Amino acid sequence: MAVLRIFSYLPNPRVWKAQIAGDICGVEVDVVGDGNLGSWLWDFDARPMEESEREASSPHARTSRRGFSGTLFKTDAFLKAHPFGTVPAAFSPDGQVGVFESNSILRAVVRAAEDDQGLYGRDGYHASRIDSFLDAALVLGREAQVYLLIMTDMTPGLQERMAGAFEFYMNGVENALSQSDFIAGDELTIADIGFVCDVGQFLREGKGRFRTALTDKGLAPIGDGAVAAYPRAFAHLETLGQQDVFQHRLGNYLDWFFAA
Ligand SMILES: N[C@@H](CCC(=O)N[C@@H](CS)C(=O)NCC(=O)O)C(=O)O
Repeated sequence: MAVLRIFSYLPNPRVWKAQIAGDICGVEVDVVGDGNLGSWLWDFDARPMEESEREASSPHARTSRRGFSGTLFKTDAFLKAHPFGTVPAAFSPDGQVGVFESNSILRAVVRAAEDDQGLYGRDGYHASRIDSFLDAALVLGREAQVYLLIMTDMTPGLQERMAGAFEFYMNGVENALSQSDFIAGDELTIADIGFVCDVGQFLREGKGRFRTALTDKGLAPIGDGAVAAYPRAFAHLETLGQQDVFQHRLGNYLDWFFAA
């Protein structure tokens, strides 16, 4: 039986964090959702709604906050479990406990494991060091979310802010990898899993419509030339991304970047 149910738009690199960890440490994670959550009822028992149910007068109708536009349909029970009203949204098997923020969902998976394979460190200090990297990645993730959402209205100032956040995080990871084979020490942890998914998602700024939006404004993607600045970090990203357990969830998600 799944120890965690995750409701999210799909595909979503933030969900892959939990799935990769679950695959490594033998924890079953149930994932529900699709590419159009605007037509879903956001709930522990999330489901696509009939068009006739999706009315402004619905008791579940809420104004979207970030990453979505217009009306979303969230139950009171969903908002009780998820006070920020965001996805990915995880639930305990009975639906009573909501876990939000993809890094916290990632931690929840590993905590549920009988043998976590060292993914959350071997002692409290090491676990806290891993948390430190996850917190630093959340700052990057939040900046990246704003940056990618605002892409068509990009300004040099906004891009500069993103570049600063990217530089800060990548510099820390680069330094860490000059001391150890993995980000938080000598073995794979959830800090590495979060790194692959968060940086992989950010790098989309250099692909397709995002690249076009930037170049239309005379701006170059931040990721262009970044491999030379952070060689250890990008080698780590590429190596992990090629491992079966990452490939299983990421597929060819990173290929375009390293093929370029
Ligand atoms: N830092 C959060 C980001 C979650 C988030 O902001 N989700 C947005 C979509 S990208 C959301 O659910 N928005 C709901 C709304 O607009 O009401 C995480 O990693 O889980």
